[in-house]
Amino acid sequence: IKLRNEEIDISLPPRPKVSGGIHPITRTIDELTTILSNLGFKVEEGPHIENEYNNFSALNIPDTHPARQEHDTFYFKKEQKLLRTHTSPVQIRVMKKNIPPIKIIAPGATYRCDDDATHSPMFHQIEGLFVDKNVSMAHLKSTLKKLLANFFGKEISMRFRPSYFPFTEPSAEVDIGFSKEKNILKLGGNQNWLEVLGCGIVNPIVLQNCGIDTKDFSGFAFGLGVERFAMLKYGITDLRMFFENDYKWLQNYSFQPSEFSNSLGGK
Ligand code: 2U9
Repeated sequence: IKLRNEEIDISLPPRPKVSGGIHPITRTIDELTTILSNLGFKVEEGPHIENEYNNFSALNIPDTHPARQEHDTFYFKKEQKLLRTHTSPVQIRVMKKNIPPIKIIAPGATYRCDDDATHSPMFHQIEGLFVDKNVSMAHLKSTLKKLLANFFGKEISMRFRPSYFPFTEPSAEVDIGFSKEKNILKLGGNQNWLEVLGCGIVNPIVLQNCGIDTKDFSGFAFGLGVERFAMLKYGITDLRMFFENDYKWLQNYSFQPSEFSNSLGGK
């Protein structure tokens, strides 16, 4: 009787194997990190809970700047702490501890008091920083050209537009060209322009705040939003889907570890 009860039918088909996938945000960070590693940037990380000095003051963001207001930043009530509003405090920490050359990227989650169709209170950035002797806007431009061409494809067109950030001087924003065919976005060409990142020469005040001698060294920096890059490359139209964890959506937009693209160094 015992044998009969424990009988198993070995002719039955196996249960379907379900395996998780790689989230498109993770995938996009991996792709951008791989491209920038090949250009000599090392990955650095830092705490998500920061102090006001590293997140604002060291970056030459004045006390009166709107970003500092209670309204835009998540502050902790008791301690003088906040959720980092960008990954820039990572670069501040690295510069305070090391002497140039410094060539790093800081990928990771950032937080702003913002929640609507195009803003999420938690989103991801990758920022790059290169400090050495005689670093110029030309170095910045060639780095970003390679980054965008490798990520989006060789045919991408780009333009630099003057801008302003307290932490860079001069500052620029980078647009990529696109056209619309039957309401579908096609990258390339110079019909329309879409802003994809901000950059510039690191403001000497910022270098000095970190103990770097501006007689000897200069640097460039850039910052980009990972969600935006993922949406453009993978045709995702609604930012909020990244964080909804809808099973069907994840099945559709996730990647398997075996899937390589040219920018991840595989097939
Ligand atoms: C240090 C010095 C300078 C990083 C930079 C930008 C311009 C920028 C935005 C892109 C889309 C933020 O996610 S976003 O909304 N970033 O426009 N970021 S320059 O400059 C730095 C960083 C660190 C020490």
